[in-house]
Amino acid sequence: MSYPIPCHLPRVTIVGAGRVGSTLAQRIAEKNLADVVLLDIVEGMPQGLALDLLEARGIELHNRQIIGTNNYADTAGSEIVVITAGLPRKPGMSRDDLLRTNAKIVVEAAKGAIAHSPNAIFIIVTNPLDVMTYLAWQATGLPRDRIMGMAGVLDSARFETFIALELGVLPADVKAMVLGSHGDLMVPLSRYATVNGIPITELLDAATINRLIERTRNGGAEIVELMQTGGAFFAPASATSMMVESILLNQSRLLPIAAYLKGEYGLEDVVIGVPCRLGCSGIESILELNLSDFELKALHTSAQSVRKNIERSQEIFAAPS
Ligand code: TXD
Repeated sequence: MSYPIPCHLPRVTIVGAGRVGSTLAQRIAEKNLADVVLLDIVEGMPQGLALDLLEARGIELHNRQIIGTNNYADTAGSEIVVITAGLPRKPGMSRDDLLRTNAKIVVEAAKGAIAHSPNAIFIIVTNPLDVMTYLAWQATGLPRDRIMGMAGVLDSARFETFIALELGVLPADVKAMVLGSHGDLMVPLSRYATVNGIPITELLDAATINRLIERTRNGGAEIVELMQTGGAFFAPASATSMMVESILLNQSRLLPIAAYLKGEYGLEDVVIGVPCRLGCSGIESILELNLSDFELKALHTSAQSVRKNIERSQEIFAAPS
């Protein structure tokens, strides 16, 4: 059924073979980045998805191995583990409503995966993102450069999309950075947003920029309201695959990543989106931008809400089940 593999190729495990996980598997395989192990709690489902993806290999012209499994032993020796397992938001539900359910799922997934891939770099995708990343960091005991969350790349891509639509320019020409938590308190930095180097503040008035920022803050909810059955997954999978690529190809891309902070931006013992260089060893460095008082205050407000949810999550784990 599978092509022979000539030598060791990088392996990426994706825990949670739902919409984000399966789309990410497709992106990674079709970009020829790595072999993929798709793991899910539902029996047969990841195996079926893997077979379906394998059957497309001859057409898509790649030779990546794709395995579907319900067993963490099959994920052994992965270079990267991506955790997307959990429940997505339903209409009207906030990301924080997901906290209780997803906390248990993510901790179980992180422990299951690290047991078989102790050298892996972990990328957490499950919401509420910043808290889940903190819990996975705790559960694995990994150094902070090897565990991170994906949200800022997606939020920035949404901001870039809305800027491009407003100006009628190529989306790839727009660059923006959204920091902070993945939620209503995210921090889009409009003065760092450019179209091929030209700040958007020279191209758009303040009211328009604020409207685009609001739409970015609401980016996930807008899609949930439209779809009514789950949330976004194409752009989230693309954003995660960009991070996987930066690690596997050692690109050292400067990306907004949810990282564990130890004093950067005056924040301690919290996970939040900040600009990081991402290469083969994981987070190579965290860039401390010279933020204005307004921007720094917004980042701190964002961090406070994450901290509150981290405390709630610790209570959940302390309570007898
Ligand atoms: O920017 C971001 N970080 C995000 C996050 C962007 C989009 C989606 N975001 C979150 O990712 C979303 O709120 C969810 O928490 C996750 C996954 O979203 P997806 O849309 O892929 O959800 P699905 O399709 O319901 O898939 C979840 C899968 C599903 O197949 C379950 O059977 C599986 O997770 N699942 C598990 N797998 C393994 N182990 C356990 N315990 C488990 N529990 C559920």
